[in-house]
Amino acid sequence: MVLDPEKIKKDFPILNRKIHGKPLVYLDNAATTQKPLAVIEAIHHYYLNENSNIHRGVHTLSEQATLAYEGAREKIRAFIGAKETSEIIFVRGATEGINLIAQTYGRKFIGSGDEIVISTLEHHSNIVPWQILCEQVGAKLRVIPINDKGELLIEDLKKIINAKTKLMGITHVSNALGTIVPLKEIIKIAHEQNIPVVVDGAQAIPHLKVNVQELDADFYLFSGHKVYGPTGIGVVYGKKNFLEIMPPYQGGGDMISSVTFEKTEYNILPFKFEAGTPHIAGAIGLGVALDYLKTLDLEKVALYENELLSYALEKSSEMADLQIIGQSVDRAGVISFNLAQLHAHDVGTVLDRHGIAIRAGHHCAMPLMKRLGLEATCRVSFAVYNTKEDVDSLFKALQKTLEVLG
Ligand code: 7TS
Repeated sequence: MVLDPEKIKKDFPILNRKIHGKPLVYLDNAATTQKPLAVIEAIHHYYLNENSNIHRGVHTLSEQATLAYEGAREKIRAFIGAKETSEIIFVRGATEGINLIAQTYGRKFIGSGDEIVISTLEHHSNIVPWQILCEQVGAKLRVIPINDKGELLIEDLKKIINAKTKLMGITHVSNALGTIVPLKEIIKIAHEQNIPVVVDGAQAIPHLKVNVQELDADFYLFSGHKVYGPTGIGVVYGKKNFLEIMPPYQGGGDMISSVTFEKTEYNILPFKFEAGTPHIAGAIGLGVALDYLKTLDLEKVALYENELLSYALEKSSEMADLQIIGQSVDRAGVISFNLAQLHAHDVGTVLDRHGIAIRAGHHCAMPLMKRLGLEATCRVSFAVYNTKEDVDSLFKALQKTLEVLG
C-alpha cells in the first residue's frame, strides 16, 4: 500500500487554514513541521487527566505521569534502534543536545591543542557550541570542505583528521541543501582513529529510517518539533560507555542520588542528565508523533517524499529563471533556489500572499552560504502531508512572482 497524502493531510488540522484568503501550502518543514491531531490530543489529554510531577510522587497521578514519560523514552529508544532507554536523554531540542555534549564530554575530554572536526554543511547549532568549547579549552575547529554540488569531500576528511582530533560533529542531512551525508562511511573513518562522532540528526529523523547502532554513532540528537512533535523537547542518544564517564550538564533535582553540603552523588543514567522538572507533556507528545510516523511506515514516507522531490526538481528544470542551489546526488526533500536576480526575502513575501510558506535567508548556515558565494536562498522543504498539488501551487505562484517582481 502506498501513502494516501490526502488522507494524511486530514490528520493535520492547521492545514485547513487560509492565509491571505488562499489555502495554506506549508513548505517550511525543515524549520518546523505541523502537528497531527493525535499529538495535539495527547498533550491535551495529559493536562486534562494526568498532569503532575514525575519520579517523586506516591500518588496516582504522579505514577501515571511517570509511566507516560518513561513510556515515551522507550518509544524513542525503539524508534532509533538504541540498545537501552538509559541511553536516551530528554533535552529541549537539537541545539541543547549539542551544547550538552560540548559542555560535558567536551569540557572533560578535549583540551589545549586538540582539534574538533565539523563540516561546511553545518547549521549554526553544530558550529557555535564547538567554537565556545574551543575558546574555553584552547582547542581548534577544523572543517571538512564540500564540492560545488554541496557534497562532503571525504578524501579531504581523511587528510584533516589526525592524532590531535578528539571529536567529530557532523550533520546527517543538510538543512539548507538537503544533502544526505554518507554517515556510515564517515563514522567508520573516524572510528579507525578512535574519534567519537556526534551526529546532528535534526533533519534526518523525519525523513530517513535511522538506526543508531547500525550507524555506530556515538551520539545522535534531534528536535521533536521537526518530526511532528511539540517544540521544547528533543533527544540526545549517547552510547552508555560515553554517558557514564561524562559529568552532568546541569545540577538540580532529579539528577542526584544523594546530596550533602559536602558532596553530591549523581543519579544513574539517563536521569543524571535531566536536572529539574522536564517537559513531560512534550516527551509524551513526541512519543505519539513517532507512533504516528510508524503507522505510516518511514520507508514509505521516504519513498513518497523522494517522489515529491523528483517532481519538484523536474518542474524547476522547466523554469529558466530558477537556479537550484545544491545538487547532491543523495538528498532529502529540500530544495534551495534563487529566482532570477530577486532577493530571497522578496520571493518569500510574495509567495506568502499566495498562501505558500517557504523559508528565505541563510538558514542558520552562514558559513555554507559564504562557501557558495550567496547571501541567501529560498528554501522549500517537504513533509509527509505535502502533495504534488502543493508543488503545482508553488510553481504557479513562482511564475506570478516573476511577473510581479521581475
Ligand atoms: N541542526 C539542524 C541540521 C537544523 O536544521 C536545525 C534547525 C537545528 C540543528 C537546530 O534545531 P533546534 O530545534 O534546536 O532549533 N533548523 C532550522 C531550519 O532549517 N530552519 O529553521 C530551523
